[in-house]
Amino acid sequence: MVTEKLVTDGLDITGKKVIVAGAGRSGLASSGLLIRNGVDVILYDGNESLDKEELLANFPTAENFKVVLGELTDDLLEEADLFVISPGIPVDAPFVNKVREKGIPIWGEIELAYYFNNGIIAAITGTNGKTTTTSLVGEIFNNYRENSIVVGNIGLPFTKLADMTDDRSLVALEVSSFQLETIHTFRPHVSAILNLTPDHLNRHYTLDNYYDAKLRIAENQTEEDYLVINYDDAETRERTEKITNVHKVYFSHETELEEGAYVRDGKIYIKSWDVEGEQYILDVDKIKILGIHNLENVLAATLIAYYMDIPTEIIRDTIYSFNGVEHRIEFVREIAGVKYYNDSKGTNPDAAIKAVQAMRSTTILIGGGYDKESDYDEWVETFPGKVRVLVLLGATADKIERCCKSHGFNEIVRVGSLKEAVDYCYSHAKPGESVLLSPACASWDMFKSYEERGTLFKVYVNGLEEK
Ligand code: UMA
Repeated sequence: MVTEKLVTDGLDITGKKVIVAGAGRSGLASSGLLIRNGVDVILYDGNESLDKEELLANFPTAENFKVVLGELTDDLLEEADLFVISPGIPVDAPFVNKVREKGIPIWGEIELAYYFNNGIIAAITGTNGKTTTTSLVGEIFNNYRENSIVVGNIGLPFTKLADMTDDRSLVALEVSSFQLETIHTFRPHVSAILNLTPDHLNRHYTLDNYYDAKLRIAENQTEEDYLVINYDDAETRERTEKITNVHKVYFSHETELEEGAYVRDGKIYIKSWDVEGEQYILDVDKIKILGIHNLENVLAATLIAYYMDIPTEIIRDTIYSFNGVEHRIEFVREIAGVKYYNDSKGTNPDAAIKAVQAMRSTTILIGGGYDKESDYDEWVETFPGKVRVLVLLGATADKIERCCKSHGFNEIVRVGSLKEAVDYCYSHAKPGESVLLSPACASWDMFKSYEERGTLFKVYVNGLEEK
């Protein structure tokens, strides 16, 4: 069934032939979206060793679906009216240049989803914090309205659900720089840039290119829309100065702002043009996700939800109950005054440092795992005054113990399993302390994945008896 919108947008692709490039999650979701809307699809992937039959089996009854692997021939291009590109394919790949030279329009997966979308979009980008902020915004939306969706770079392609939205659906969309490179008309009602720091230079070559791709999130917005900006991040503040087509609003945990979301005396407030004076939103100490970076994520989510017209009580209640993204400083449970956190995603010292810094009380830390030949000095340097005991397991235990001792940190307990580690913490943590699993190492010495490690940790912690 072809939706009416397909025709009315003046971008009619009914009865056309579309090449979808990339047979990963985005490409399969884009193919499905097109197929169920009556468009002919050729799914193309440069990797010849993929299983063609398996790809075809995704849409067993589709007569308008073909799969091509290996080379993208001129003959194939002659047939195409539109080329839809997955985010992981560089826009300057030789075969993409060929498509461009032939004058075939190139849409990113987000542009295609936008074409079929009927919902109201809040789009979130930035170098760090996108996933947590998008998850939180998504929970707020879901607590407010049915048929809301949480999609994009977060893992579930927007094209998977875009045509199932209606005009009351709220869309929490995480967008990456890769995805923003290939938008054309994509216009979120609220967009957000959380921060800008160097990343993905192998794909974008220069910082300017990378940051400009991120800024494109606002390029089709108008005065009726909002761009949420991190005031405390100088790079984001300065780079967005040149944007004038949209209502810009800021959040800050450092400065009380004239307009936007800010913190004063441990409380978050919003000042906005539509309501006189400041509006109390919530108490910072009731937020369960820890660390300054998470306070920024909460401020961003608050402002995004506010301009998506969500009542402040729903914003507050959702934020108070939000335990974080699974395996990232995720609050698990409190037993006898001890709070347990799962940061199994802390698979390198950098990520694990953030988790230690985020703890609000003295901590028993569970660390160690697969050896990625990391250097643990900076991680151990964050222990004094925060980590009382390090419970060590896994392949890196000897190396980490030596490193700790060289820094004068001797409070080390060695265990043989994660269960033993949890049991030790249960019997030794004092009321008011925290227990944190944040290994600073990958999991593959003892587990299939960091997800398995974190899930087991939660099973063990949830199995502990109340004291
Ligand atoms: N391919 C080619 N030719 C190329 C390059 C790739 O044919 O030159 C093919 C590969 O053989 C493969 C397919 O393209 O079969 C992979 O496509 P993809 O890399 O776009 O992967 P997807 O599974 O579609 O996942 C994408 C995002 N991947 C990237 O941006 C690299 C996922 O973000 C996203 O969750 C998913 O769409 C759903 O929207 C991942 C990511 O790492 C998590 N994102 C980066 C980040 O967060 O830092 C931006």
